[in-house]
Amino acid sequence: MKNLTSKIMLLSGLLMLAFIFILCKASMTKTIVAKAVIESKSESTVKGTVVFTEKNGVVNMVADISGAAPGTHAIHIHDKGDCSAADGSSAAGHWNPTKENHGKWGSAPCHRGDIGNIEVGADGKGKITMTTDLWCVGCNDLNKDITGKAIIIHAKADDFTTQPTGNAGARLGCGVIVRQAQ
Ligand SMILES: [Cu+2]
Ligand SMILES: [Zn+2]
Repeated sequence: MKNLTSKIMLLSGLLMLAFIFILCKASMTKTIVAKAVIESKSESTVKGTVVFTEKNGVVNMVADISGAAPGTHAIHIHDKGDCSAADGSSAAGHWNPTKENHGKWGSAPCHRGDIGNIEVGADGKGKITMTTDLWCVGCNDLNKDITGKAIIIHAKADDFTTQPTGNAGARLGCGVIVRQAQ
């Protein structure tokens, strides 16, 4: 009888350990989501959404815009999550925590906010995706955390050269990057 009891205790102990292991595994792979809703600025008709999904230390971004003139438009993360100004100037300059020059993403140097350009079709719509481990959603690393920053859509293309703006022109859309409750 005593033998059986200890066997049951051992078995339930093992089950408990397995359960804890599964829980830990699940929390390690959980996704963290942030979103920016783009509102029109500078009397434009640009709107859109940008969704950031972090999983296993990698952030995947999907930006969808509409109501833009066909052609190439710069898209950046700007330093201040403030879209209150009519011309979007309240979002300040490009997000640049690592104090580098403006440039093209993937070829150093570049700002952490230098997403690049988005191609808009004849229907006024454009989409760009990006994947990077240089960003995070709501971590404590100021060099990586995109929450509380702003997405800006510009009137012109980013030339990847002009300092510190890429000569991208007026700010047609602005949205604050906000972490979503889960
Ligand atoms: Cu910009
Ligand atoms: Zn830049």
